[in-house]
Amino acid sequence: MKRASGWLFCAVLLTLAAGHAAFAQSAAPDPLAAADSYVNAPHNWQWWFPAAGSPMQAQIDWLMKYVLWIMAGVVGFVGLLMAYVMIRFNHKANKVPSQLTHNTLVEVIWLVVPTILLAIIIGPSLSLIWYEGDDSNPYMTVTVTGHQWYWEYNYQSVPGLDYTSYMIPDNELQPGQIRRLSVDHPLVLPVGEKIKFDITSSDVLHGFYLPSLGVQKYAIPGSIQNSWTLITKPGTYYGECNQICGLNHDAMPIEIKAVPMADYLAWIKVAQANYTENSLAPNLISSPPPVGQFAELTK
Ligand SMILES: [Cu+2]
Repeated sequence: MKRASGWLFCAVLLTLAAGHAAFAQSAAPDPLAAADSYVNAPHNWQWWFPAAGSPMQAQIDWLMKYVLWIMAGVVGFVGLLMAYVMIRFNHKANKVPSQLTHNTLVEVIWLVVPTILLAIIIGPSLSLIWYEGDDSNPYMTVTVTGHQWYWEYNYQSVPGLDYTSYMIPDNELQPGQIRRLSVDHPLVLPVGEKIKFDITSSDVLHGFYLPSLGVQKYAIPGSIQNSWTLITKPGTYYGECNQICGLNHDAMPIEIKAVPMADYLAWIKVAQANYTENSLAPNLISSPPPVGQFAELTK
């Protein structure tokens, strides 16, 4: 009897050990792990733009510096000219002022030089506006809906994949999460592909603002604004709602996990199993779209 119970004990131990090993092996790798390798988040005392995570932001950054240097030249030149005039031609230094009123050469110069400056600014500006507006042939489109006070992401190419994204409250932050920026369910995107955003709102004006990706669009109820991005490097990118949208306007950050295509496809499977069956969207009906309210008013 004693011997039998000993064997039974051994068998139970072995089963448990085997079960544990099997569980450890079957635990799938986290498809979003690649996004942890690089975190593009704002930091204290930041002065400049964030590091560009997309070609669009790289171009915005370039144009900003290009115009800034031209402007610095103009401000420097005008400043020096004014200092010279104030010193050389003040009342003490120049007792008898000149009666000169016209000088054709000077007038031609101050017309032509600013015209040339405007022309060299407008060229790259127009080309950037054109580039930003070209959302043709995206790999995929995500409908982004602003709500008071969270975001909703709908993957148009994945049937049923529609989930909400809430900020993690300060008292529930886990190690590695960023206060006021980390969310419960981030937007997951593949790197190296053109992603189009259809941006709208269900209630009031919100702003879909991703500084490191060069995206900034109003989320307007009853209308769809388009933008796009192409994230070049796997990583975690952050944004915020930047339209004052009510009490918790500061509590609807955007967190993007950009991962290689294979990881993105693996995540889609996990997301389809979790996000499309369990409703993560809490009572969306309680916040009727203003289109409906407008229809009520005009009855
Ligand atoms: Cu908002």
